[in-house]
Amino acid sequence: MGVCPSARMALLRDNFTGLLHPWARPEVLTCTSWGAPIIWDGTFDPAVAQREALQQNLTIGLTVFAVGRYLEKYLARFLETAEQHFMVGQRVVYYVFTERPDAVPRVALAPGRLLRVERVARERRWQDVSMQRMHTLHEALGGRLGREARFVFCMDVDQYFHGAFGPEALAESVAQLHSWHYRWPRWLLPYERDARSAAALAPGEGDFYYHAAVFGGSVAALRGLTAHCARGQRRDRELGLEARWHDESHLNKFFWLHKPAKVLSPEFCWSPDIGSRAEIRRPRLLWAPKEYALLRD
Ligand code: 2GW
Ligand code: MN
Repeated sequence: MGVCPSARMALLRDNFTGLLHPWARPEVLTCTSWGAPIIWDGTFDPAVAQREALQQNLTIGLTVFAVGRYLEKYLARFLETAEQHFMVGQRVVYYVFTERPDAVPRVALAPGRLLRVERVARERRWQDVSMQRMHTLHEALGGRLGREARFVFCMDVDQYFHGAFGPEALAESVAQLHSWHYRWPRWLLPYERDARSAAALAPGEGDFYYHAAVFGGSVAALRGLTAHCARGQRRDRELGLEARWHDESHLNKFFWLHKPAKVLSPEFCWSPDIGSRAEIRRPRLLWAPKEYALLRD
């Protein structure tokens, strides 16, 4: 992979990248066809990203849903490890969405970081728990979260931080490469294929398969993303359809139509079940083990 000229242009526009050294990882793709950086360990300087973000005096939001048993099972570890690794040294506001605010664990937060709990209704079907998130996020971004934060990351709760996840990940819009699919040919990617669905991608469409467990961006960009996905889900439901991977299918459609400004390598959200891979140097988030039998009843 040669030097990505437009990624260097983006560096000039975008202050939250750290120094880009795409040539430092010749064995992986470090630039998309539309010129967005794909950030891998070694392609950015975390200290520079940190300094540039501090100069901007940013507040960074991190949203997570913890409904039903996911609260006891995953939330404490997610938050505790976020304190160790997520945007350390920046101002951070966590938004936890749950139907049981009283059960949210009291995690000790470093100065400059705070946690807000928002009550949500519990959906009956698990698919709806996941899909309702887009609508709820849209409203939150239009309210206090949107006023407090400059950039926001939206994450699944069934994962934990394992390495530094810092301001190098910030950009106007940010998508996460799915760790199970980043090496697959495009025709095999699990996009929604039913042309009646708002999430459908036709053969030949799609850049990458993105993981809905991590996406982010500016408040304005995320307002657009969440509106698009929530609208698509609503239209599908009116037709009696449900996209193959729920909100993730709609997210993939959105990023096909509106290319992300930055793409995170699978190092940023890695599944340990895949085993070790030479190109995965330093995982930032790891998927927590699932117990489908316990959780999806
Ligand atoms: C979801 C499915 C089955 C049983 C329970 C739940 C569930 C999800 C729940 O009971 N409580 C809850 O808070 N959630 C939230 O939704 C939680 O934040 C969780 O991380 C998120 C997505 O559900 P999850 O993590 O079980 O789905 P995955 O790991 O298979 O995620 C991918 O696919 C999903 C759609 O099926 C979403 O797009 C998700 O963003 C993807 O990572
Ligand atoms: Mn998940």
